[in-house]
Amino acid sequence: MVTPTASSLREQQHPMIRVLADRIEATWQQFLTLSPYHLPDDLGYIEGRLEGERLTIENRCYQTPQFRKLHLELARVGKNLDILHCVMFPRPDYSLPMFGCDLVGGRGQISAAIVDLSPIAKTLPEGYVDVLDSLPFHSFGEERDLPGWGTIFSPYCRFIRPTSPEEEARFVDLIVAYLDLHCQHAIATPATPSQREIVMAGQRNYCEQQQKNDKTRRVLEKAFGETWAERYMTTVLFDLPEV
Ligand code: BLA
Repeated sequence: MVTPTASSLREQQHPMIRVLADRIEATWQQFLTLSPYHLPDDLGYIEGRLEGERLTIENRCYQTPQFRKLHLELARVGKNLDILHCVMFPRPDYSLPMFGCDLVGGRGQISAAIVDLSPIAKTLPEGYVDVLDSLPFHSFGEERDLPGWGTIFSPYCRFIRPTSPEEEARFVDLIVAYLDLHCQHAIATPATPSQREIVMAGQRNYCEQQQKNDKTRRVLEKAFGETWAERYMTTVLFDLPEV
């Protein structure tokens, strides 16, 4: 059997996912000092079956002085469903928002593209708001409504179904603008250990809400069963910071 290389899945995925995955990693390398982050042994590269189709998941994880976990996940179900999922979890000593994005697509079309910098307190830090307000606002042909559990998202959250390669490219640029801003802020932000409780409560709320995403859970349950899906959602996708 040929052992898959780390980039083998990426090469087969939708071009928007490929381009974004490369740009996320390049931006992390540009601004942050990355060290490896070890996932439980059996959860780095995973294969399962969903309705007779193969589900493949590849995880890339790092940590940095400011972030306890940077998570980039690529997943593919048969030839019909391609997924990019990315979340950056700040260490509890850093009062920073949560960067998250998700691309979900199938049969050559991305159906969901979402990005946010989600506050862990009432509002985003001032420095973020100033930069986000100064970004040029682009509208997209199909804006999508947030689900009920999406109370965690900021007013700057964008959720669309891209309608052309031009919109795909513009949304990737938007995601990278949010990511750029976040990395630059993170490396310029001093630690505030006095805020630990607030940061942890905010991250806990973020993870608990994300765990309510039935669409994600359903894909994982169908391929791997309920118990495994619960473990994956609570230990890999949205693990809570240790108390
Ligand atoms: C939607 N997520 C989805 C959908 C699927 C997945 C199948 C439905 C697509 C659609 O409505 O067009 C599946 N996403 C996955 C799977 C993984 C994944 C299996 O990441 C991982 C293995 N989701 C996130 C993050 C955000 C997020 C970080 O993981 C936001 C920052 C959002 N995904 C998100 C939202 C929806 C979604 C808001 C739409 C949910 C809805 O409309 O009910």
